[in-house]
Amino acid sequence: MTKTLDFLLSTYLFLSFLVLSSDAAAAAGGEQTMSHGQCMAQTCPANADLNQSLVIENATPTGSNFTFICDPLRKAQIGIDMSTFAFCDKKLPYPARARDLVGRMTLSEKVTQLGNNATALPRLGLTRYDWWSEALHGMSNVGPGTFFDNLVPIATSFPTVILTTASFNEVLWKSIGEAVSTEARAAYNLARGGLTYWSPTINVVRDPRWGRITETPGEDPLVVGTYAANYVRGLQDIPGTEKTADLNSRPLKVSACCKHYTAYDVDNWQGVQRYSFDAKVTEQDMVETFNRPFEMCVKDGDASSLMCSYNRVNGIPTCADPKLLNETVRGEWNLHGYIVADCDSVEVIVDAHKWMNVTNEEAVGLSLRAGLDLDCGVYYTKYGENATKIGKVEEADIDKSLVNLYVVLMRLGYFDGNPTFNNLGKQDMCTAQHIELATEAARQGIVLLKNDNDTLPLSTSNLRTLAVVGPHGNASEAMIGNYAFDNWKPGRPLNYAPGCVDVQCKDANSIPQAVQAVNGADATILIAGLDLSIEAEGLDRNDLLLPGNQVQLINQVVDASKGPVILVMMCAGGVDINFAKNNTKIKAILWVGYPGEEGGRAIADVVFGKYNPGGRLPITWYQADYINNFPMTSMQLRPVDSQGYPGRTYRFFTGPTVFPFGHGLSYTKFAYQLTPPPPQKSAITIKLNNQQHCRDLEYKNATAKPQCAAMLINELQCKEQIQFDVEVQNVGSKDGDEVILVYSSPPADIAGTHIKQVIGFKRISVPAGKSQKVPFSFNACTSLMIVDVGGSRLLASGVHTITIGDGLASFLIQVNYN
Ligand SMILES: *[C@@H]1O[C@H](CO)[C@@H](O)[C@H](O)[C@H]1NC(C)=O
Ligand SMILES: *[C@@H]1O[C@H](CO)[C@@H](O)[C@H](O)[C@H]1NC(C)=O
Ligand SMILES: *[C@@H]1O[C@H](CO)[C@@H](O)[C@H](O)[C@H]1NC(C)=O
Ligand SMILES: *[C@@H]1O[C@H](CO)[C@@H](O)[C@H](O)[C@H]1NC(C)=O
Ligand SMILES: *[C@@H]1O[C@H](CO)[C@@H](O)[C@H](O)[C@H]1NC(C)=O
Ligand SMILES: *[C@@H]1O[C@H](CO)[C@@H](O)[C@H](O)[C@H]1NC(C)=O
Ligand SMILES: *[C@@H]1O[C@H](CO)[C@@H](O)[C@H](O)[C@H]1NC(C)=O
Ligand SMILES: *[C@@H]1O[C@H](CO)[C@@H](O)[C@H](O)[C@H]1NC(C)=O
Ligand SMILES: *[C@@H]1O[C@H](CO)[C@@H](O)[C@H](O)[C@H]1NC(C)=O
Ligand SMILES: CC(=O)N[C@H]1CO[C@H](CO)[C@@H](O)[C@@H]1O
Repeated sequence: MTKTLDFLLSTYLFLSFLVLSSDAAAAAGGEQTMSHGQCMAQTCPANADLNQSLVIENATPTGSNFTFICDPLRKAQIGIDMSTFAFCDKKLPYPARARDLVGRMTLSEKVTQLGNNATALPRLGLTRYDWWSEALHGMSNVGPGTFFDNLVPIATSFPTVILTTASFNEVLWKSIGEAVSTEARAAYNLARGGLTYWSPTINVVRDPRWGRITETPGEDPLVVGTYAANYVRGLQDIPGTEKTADLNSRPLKVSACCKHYTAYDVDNWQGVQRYSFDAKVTEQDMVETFNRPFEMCVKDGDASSLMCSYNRVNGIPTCADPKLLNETVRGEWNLHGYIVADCDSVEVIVDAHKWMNVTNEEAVGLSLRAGLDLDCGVYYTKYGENATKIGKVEEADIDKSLVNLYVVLMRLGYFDGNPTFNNLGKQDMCTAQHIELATEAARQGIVLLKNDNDTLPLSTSNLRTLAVVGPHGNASEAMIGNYAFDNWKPGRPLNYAPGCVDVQCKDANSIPQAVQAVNGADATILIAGLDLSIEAEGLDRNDLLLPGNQVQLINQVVDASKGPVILVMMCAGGVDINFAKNNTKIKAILWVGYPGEEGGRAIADVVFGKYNPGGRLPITWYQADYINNFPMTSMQLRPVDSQGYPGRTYRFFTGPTVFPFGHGLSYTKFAYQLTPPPPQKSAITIKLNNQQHCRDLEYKNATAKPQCAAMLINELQCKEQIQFDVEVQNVGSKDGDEVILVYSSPPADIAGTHIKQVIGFKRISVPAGKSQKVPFSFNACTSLMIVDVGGSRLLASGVHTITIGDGLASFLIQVNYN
C-alpha cells in the first residue's frame, strides 16, 4: 500500500514540476534578450544548428565520427592540412599555440571571436562555437550552445540549488557536478551541447526578497563557496589530472563559470532594475561576504571562467572595473580561464547605466581593458573593430582576451580531441544512476521544520484515506483523478483538491472544494508555497507572506481535518508561516525547495518514513515584519543603527525568526560529545618579531582591549590548527543522517563583528543506537578571521568561541600575541 501512495504522490508532484519547469522556460524566453533564466527544459524546440560544434551530423554514440579542430582527417573534408599550423602542434604549450592562432587573424577576424556566438573562420579551420551553455542544476537549453530535440530530448534535472545545498553534503554536490558534466559531454558528442557552462550561481543570499534564491547555495559565504568549489570540481575535473602543476594545461571535462560577480542580488525590486542598479558596498562586506564565494570558486575550485554582473558597484559597472576584474580576479586570485559578461552587460553600460555617458566604442574599450574577455551579446563583435581603429581599444587587449579563451578550449580538447569521453552518448543521458542521484539529492535536502508528537513519518497501516490539498498541483488534477478511479483500491480513497487555481491564489472560490476533500480523511497533506510567478530572475518579492488566499485555504482545511495535517512548503526564499508553526493541528511542516524531477518520490519517501530527513535550512526564515521600513537596495550586512535597519543573515541579525539558519529536525535524536573533552580554554600563542605591527580594532569596551588587538593574517604564518573530535550518538530509535555545523564567534568586546560564522560542516549517517566519531581540523587564521572596516583580514587576540551544532557543545580558544 505504501507503494501505491508513494507512486501517487510522486506522479502528482512530478506533474507539478513539469508545470514549474515550463513556466521557467516561458519566463526566460519571454524576457528581454538580456536576461537568461535558468531552468530545465522538459520539452524543447529543435533550433538545431549542427555546425555549432565539431561533430559530424550523424555521429554515433561510439564517437566513431567525432572530430576536433586539429584532426588530420579533416583534410579530406575541408581541404586544409591542420598539422601545418603551429597552433595544432601538441608539443607547444597551450598559451603559445593560442598566441600563434591569434597571430594569424586579421583585426576583423579577431573581433568575430569576442562574442558568445563565435563565428567560423574557415581559412584557419575554425568552426562556429557558441560559448553559452547553462547547467545550474542539470543541463539546460537556456543558452544557445545547448539544445534538445528527438535525439537528446531531455537531461537529468536535479533539485534546484537551494535544496541541494540544504543537504550540507560536499560529496553529493560534487557528484551532481560529475553527473551533469557526463551528460554535457555526451550531448556534446551528439552535437547538442557545448563545452562551456555558465554555472554555478554563487551570489550570497543577502535579502529574503531576492527572486533568485532558488539558484543559490544560501546566505553563508563559506557554505556558498564550498558548494561552488565542489560543483565546479565535479563539472571540470578529469580524474587523475586534478593536480596538474601548470594550471594553464590542466585538462577540463567541461568548463564551469562562477557568476554573477559581484554584489549582485537585486533583480527588480519596486522598479529598481539590476541593469541600472548601483550597489553601494563597503570594502568590509565585499571581502567578507560578497566576494568570498567567488574567491573560493576560483582558488579552491580552479574554475576556468567567471562572469561579471549587470549592476554597478560603488558607481562602476562590474564588467568595466579593472580593480574587480584584472586586479582581483586575475591578479590576486590568479584565475586560469576567461571572464565573460552577463548577457548584454556591455550594452547596459551604455543604455541602462548611461555610465559617464560613454559611447559604444568606449564601453567596449573600457571593458576589454578592465579584463572582460568575452561578451555574451554583440557589443564586442559589433563595435570592437571601429573601437580599435579610433583608439578606444588596444589590439593587444583583444589578443590577450583571445588567448585566455582559446587556452580554455584547448584544455577542453576542442583542438586535440579528448578520447576519454568519446564513448559517451545517448545512453549516458538520464541514466538510472543519475535519476537516483537526483532523487537522493532531494531526499537529503528536504528539511523537517516541525514534527509535533512524532506525527511523521505517517504510518500507512492505519491510514485508510489520505487527502492531498494545495495549489501546487494544477496540472495534475486530472491525472490524480484518473489514477484514483482506475487504480486506487476501493476503500482507500485519495481525495485531491487544489483549493486555489494557482499559487497566486487570488480568489477563494475553490477553497470549499478543498475543505470537502479533507472531510473524513485520516490525514491531510497540504502543499503550499511559491513558484516562479512569485520569485524568479527579474522578479523580487515585496513581502514574505504566502500569496493571495493561501493562508485562508490552509486555515480552513486545517479546521476541517480530523486527522493530522502535514504542511509541505514548496519555495526557495523563506515565508512567514508562524501561523502554521503555532497551529497545533498542523503537526508537521516540511520544506522541499523546488525538488527537481524526482522530488515527488523524495517527498513521499520522507512522509512515509522510507527516508529519515536530515537537511538544514541554508537561509534564515524571517518574520514578515523583518523587511518593514528597510529597502532591499541597502547592501549592508551589518545593522545600520542610524536608520533603524536590522542586520542581515544569521551572522548579523539577532531578532526573532520563523526558523533560523541551520534549522532541521530528524525522526531520531542525536547527542554530541567532544572527545576527549578539550580544556575549558585552549590557547594559541603567537610570537611576533619586531617587524610585525599590531592592528587596531574598535572595542565596545575600551578597557577590555588587549595591548595587541589583532594582526593582519597576511603577515602571519598561520600554521596553527584547531583540532577536535565530535562523537555523535544516535540516541533515538531510527537510523538517520546528521549535519554537524561548526561555528566560531569572535571575542565579545570587539565592535561591529559577526555574531558567529560557519567554519565547517559534515553530514554523517548513524544507525540507531550507534555513534560515530567525526574529526575536525581548522586553520586558526581562516576560521577565527574577522574582516575590519577597511577590508583587511585579521586574527584578533582574545577569547574566541567554537560552537558545534546549535550550542550542543562548545569550547573557548584564547589567542595571544607576545
Ligand atoms: C553547416 O555547414 C555546411 C557547410 O559549411 C552548410 O552547407 C550547412 O548548410 C550548414 N548547416 C547549418 C544547419 O547551418
Ligand atoms: C551566429 O552568428 C551567425 C553569423 O556569424 C549567424 O548566422 C547565426 O544565426 C548566429 N547564431 C545565433 C544562435 O545567434
Ligand atoms: C592589470 O594587471 C596587471 C598585472 O597585475 C597590471 O600590470 C596592469 O596594469 C593591469 N591593467 C589594468 C588596466 O588595470
Ligand atoms: C551625461 O550627459 C547628460 C546630458 O548631456 C549630462 O546632463 C550629464 O551630466 C552627463 N553625465 C556625465 C557623468 O558626464
Ligand atoms: C564603423 O565605422 C564606419 C566608418 O566610420 C561606419 O560607417 C560604421 O557604421 C561603423 N560601424 C558601427 C557598427 O558603428
Ligand atoms: C502530544 O500528544 C499529547 C497526548 O495526546 C498531547 O497532550 C500533547 O498536547 C501533544 N503535543 C503536541 C505538541 O501536539
Ligand atoms: C490551472 O488550470 C486551469 C485549467 O486547466 C488553467 O486555466 C490555468 O491557467 C492553470 N493555471 C496555471 C498557473 O497553470
Ligand atoms: C506564534 O506564537 C508566538 C509565540 O507564542 C507569538 O509570539 C506569535 O505572535 C504567534 N504568531 C502567530 C502568527 O500566530
Ligand atoms: C570592560 O572591560 C573591563 C576589563 O575586561 C571590565 O573589568 C569591565 O567590567 C568592562 N565593562 C563593561 C561595562 O563591560
Ligand atoms: C555511423 C556513421 O555515421 N558513420 C560514418 C562516419 O563517417 C564515414 C566517412 O565520412 C561514413 O562513411 C560513415 O557512414
